[in-house]
Amino acid sequence: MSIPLIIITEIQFIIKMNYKMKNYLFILPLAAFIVGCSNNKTFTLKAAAGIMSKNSSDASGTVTFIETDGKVTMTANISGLTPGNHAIHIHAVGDCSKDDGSSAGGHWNPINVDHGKWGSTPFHNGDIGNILADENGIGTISRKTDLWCINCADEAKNIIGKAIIIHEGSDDYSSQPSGAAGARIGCGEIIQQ
Ligand SMILES: [Cu+2]
Ligand SMILES: [Zn+2]
Repeated sequence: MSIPLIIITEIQFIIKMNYKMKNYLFILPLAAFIVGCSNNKTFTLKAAAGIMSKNSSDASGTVTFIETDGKVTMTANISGLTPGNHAIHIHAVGDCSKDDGSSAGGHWNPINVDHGKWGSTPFHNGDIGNILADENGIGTISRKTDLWCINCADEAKNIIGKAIIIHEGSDDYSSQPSGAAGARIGCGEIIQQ
């Protein structure tokens, strides 16, 4: 190979490399964007249940759910209750059509364990616990958990399409299958916002 030919080949190589580099340059900001998105887990999902009266009670209120970083924060604000404790659960069926709330089915229990107290195994994924109403009949309760998700693919965690039930009595955390909490006085389907 003559010297000029080597130089031409070398120049062609450099031009090709430059061309290739230009092709790849746009990938850098794209890659940075993708990495940025996957690291930025501040996706927020929202759901809510509007509580309607059942069994001719005065119960009403809202239960909101916000999912961030794989954890769902629930806040229930209920009024029209008699002072004292009232059981609050997630029931399996998002159907509040019947006046006694029975259309919502039993406790949401996707991993098939005994009824119990929130946080002390075993307990149903729907065993939120008791909401304490003050002398004005108003009560609030909050939970933050990774046992739930808002409309994810895992049906053992997905709260969408289930129902919140408020009971006349308190949950004793031990009676099977539902804590002996008495009649259903409020019901709201959990709907994604
Ligand atoms: Cu219940
Ligand atoms: Zn239960």
